[in-house]
Amino acid sequence: MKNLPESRREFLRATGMLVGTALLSPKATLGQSDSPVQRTELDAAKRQSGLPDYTLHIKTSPIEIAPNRIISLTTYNGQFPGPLLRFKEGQQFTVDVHNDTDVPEQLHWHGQKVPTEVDGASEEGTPYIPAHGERRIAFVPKPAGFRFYHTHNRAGANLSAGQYSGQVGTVYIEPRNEPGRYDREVFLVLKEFEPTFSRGGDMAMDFLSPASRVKTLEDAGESAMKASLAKGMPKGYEIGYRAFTINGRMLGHGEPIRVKQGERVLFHILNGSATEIRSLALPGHSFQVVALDGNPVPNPAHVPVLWLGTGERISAIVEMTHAGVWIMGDLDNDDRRHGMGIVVEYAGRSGKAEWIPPAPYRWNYMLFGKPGSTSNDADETFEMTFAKENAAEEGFNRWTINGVAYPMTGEAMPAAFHVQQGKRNRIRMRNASDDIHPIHLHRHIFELTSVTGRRTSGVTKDVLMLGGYQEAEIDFVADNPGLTLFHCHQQLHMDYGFMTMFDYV
Ligand SMILES: [Cu+2]
Repeated sequence: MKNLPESRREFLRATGMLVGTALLSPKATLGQSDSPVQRTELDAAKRQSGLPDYTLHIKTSPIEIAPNRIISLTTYNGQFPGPLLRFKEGQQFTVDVHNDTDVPEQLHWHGQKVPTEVDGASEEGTPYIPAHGERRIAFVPKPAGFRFYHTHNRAGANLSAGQYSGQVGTVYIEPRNEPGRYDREVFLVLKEFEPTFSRGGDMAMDFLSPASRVKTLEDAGESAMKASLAKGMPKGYEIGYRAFTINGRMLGHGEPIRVKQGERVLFHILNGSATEIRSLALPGHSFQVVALDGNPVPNPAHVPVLWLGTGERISAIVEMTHAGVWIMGDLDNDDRRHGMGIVVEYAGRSGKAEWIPPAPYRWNYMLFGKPGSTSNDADETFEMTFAKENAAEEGFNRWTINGVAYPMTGEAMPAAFHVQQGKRNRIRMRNASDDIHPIHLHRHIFELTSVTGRRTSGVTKDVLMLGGYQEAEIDFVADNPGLTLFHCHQQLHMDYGFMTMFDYV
């Protein structure tokens, strides 16, 4: 009986409820402190069945992004996006990952406080999933909220590898309390395909608020660029794309989101791009942002436009009060016309989907936080300056943190920053380049404590866009021992040096 998937699921559901009830105290949900007796019983039951909760196959598959527009992609389970994996906070899960490709792979559990052997980053020591091999991963997913999984391979100049591939899937760790009342939830993954190299990009760079720049950073960045161009260097490579999709379909070629008047829809939106920053608007509607990177915000403010750097997530409720057939799409006309959008269709309405550009609006993380300082002072402060060396690495921009580029050879590198368990650490980030960097910290959640010198608190994230020539500070508590990767989530930047490591001492 136990070997039948159906009955096993029921059994696990029953056990899960039992354990869930026993673990309602907040401490207990942290996993390590789970009641040993119940843990053992649950784990024994799972071991006996021998079946994982989820099975993923990394494999190359044809994916139809529009009628008769079929691309070849490395995917999870032959689909894009990969399957939505639902977990329950505080319960152990087992995932089998089969690698059906010829290349060793890493599967990173983005935004989760998991051990280094699970996290999915070779730099931290996670074993690779061997080519034509498999790994079984068992862990207690946490914290609750909207997370995701993706490859953590370096791509370098290979535009079918790393996050240029289709290896992106969503994770939802069910919390005990949902953030806000809603009628149903919709998951959206924004992703571009068919990448090509270009020299110089056209990405929006002037949408962050506050907009003020730090003069010394700007002088340093501009003079370095001028000196490089004066030497006859071309501009470093950037990436452009031919196809833009939401949930793997170009605008107009997927199923519309069908809604009813008055419905409250909770959108979980992931920017699954390798390199691009995305925006999203729905004409005649506003987004009430309830969580950033899966973490509930103190001030669930209404905004007309969402902006997401690579790897960022936004959970937002839209009240459907403006009947029609609308394009929910990117503000960039070119990208939207090449697919970056999805149709929202009210019941009883038909016709061509309409796009109306929103009024200019600047994205400010602090809007969702509490004004003023956090009550906690940092025990330790780390200074980091990010800089670009134009076209210095075989035509690619080389990126440095405090003058050091992470080696591109894949060799293990000693940690540059050291933290002590239980201590609160502040990273003071200074961006001496004109690019916006979506900065990502592994295996920890950080709190945004200042942007361009203005103090804030309460916004907790795992990716933060740092504006060109701007400064920001983030705090994190060292509560998950082991090597911890810190990098820019833009694939080109992380592949060409924009990466460093923390360890626990
Ligand atoms: Cu970057």
